[in-house]
Amino acid sequence: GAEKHAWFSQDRLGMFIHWGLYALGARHEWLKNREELTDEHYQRYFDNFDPDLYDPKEWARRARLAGMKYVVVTTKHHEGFCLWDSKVTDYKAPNTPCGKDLLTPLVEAFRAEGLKIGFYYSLLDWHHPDFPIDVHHPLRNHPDAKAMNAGRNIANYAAYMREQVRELLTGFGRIDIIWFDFSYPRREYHGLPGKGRADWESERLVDLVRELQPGIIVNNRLDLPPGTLPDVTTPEQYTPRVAPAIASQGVLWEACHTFSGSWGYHRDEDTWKSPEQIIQLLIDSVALGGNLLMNVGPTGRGTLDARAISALEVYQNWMEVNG
Ligand code: FUL
Repeated sequence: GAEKHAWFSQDRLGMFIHWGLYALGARHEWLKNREELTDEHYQRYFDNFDPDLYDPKEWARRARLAGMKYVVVTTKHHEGFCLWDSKVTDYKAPNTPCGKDLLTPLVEAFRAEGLKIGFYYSLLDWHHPDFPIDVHHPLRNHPDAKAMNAGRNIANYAAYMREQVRELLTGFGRIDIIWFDFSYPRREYHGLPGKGRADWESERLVDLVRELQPGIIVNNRLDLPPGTLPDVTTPEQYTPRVAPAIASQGVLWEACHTFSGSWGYHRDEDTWKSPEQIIQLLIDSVALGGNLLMNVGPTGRGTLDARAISALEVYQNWMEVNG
C-alpha cells in the first residue's frame, strides 16, 4: 500500500452493496445462472424493476452510524444490468419502470455522509450478446451453446467494458476503489472455457483505470500477469488466520462477507450471523491488518431488510462504545 492508499488501512470497515434486478427474484444474485434462466424469462425482473422506496440517504446514514467509512456498490453485477445511465447499453435502470439513474444519488448520499466511494464492476456479463457462453453462463447446458458462440466476439465485449469503465470513472467525480469481479481462466465445463486476462484485456483495462483515476485502489480479480501486484486482495467469505504473505509486499487485503448466506437479497435465506460473529469478523480483520467489507443486499423496492438493519446496528452499538 503506497502512501496514496493510506486512508484505506485507516478506514478499515466498508459497506458492500449488491443491488440489481436479482433483488426482485429475492433468491440469490446468481439466480439466472443457477436456474439457467433465459434472457426472455429474466426480462420479468427488468420489466418490473421499480424501487419505489429507494432512499440512498438512509442507506448512507446507516452505514455511517455502523462506523463504515467507504462503500462498494455493484454498478453492474454478472446479470449485466446497469444502475447508471450508460450510453452503451439499453440494459439499465433508466429504461425500467423506475426510469432513472440510481447510481448518482447513491454516490451523492454516501459522499454527503463522509464515506469514500467504490465501484464494483462485473467482468462476467450474462446479458451482453458478445459475451461467449462459458463455464459460468446461464446457457452453458443449452444444446446449441457451442454453436451460439460462433457469432460472439469477446473483443467487442472487452471494448464495451472499457467504455463503461470510462463512464464510471469520469461521470461521478473521484472514485476511490474499483472492484472487478472475477476471473476463472483454469475452469472448463463440457468443453466450454473459463475466462481470464486475455479475454478481459485486463492490462489495458487497468491502464485505463489508472489514467482516469490515478489515486484509485484496484482489486485482484482481473487475473493480472504473474508479478503484477494488485493494490488489494479480496478473500471472500473467510478472514485469513495469518496476514496474507503478499501483504509483506505492500498489497492491502480486504475480507468481504455477507451477514447471511447470499450477496443479493434472499428473502428466505436463514443463516444470518449472530452479533458475536459480526463483531468477531471486524476484530479478526483489524487485528491482522486487513479491512472488512460487509455486504447488504437491498430489496427490490429499495429498502434494507430488517435483518440487515439489525446487523448494521450491531456495529453501530459497538462503535458507540469502542469506535
Ligand atoms: C463473487 C460473485 O460471484 C458473487 O456474486 C459476489 O459478487 C462476490 C462478492 O463475488 O465472486
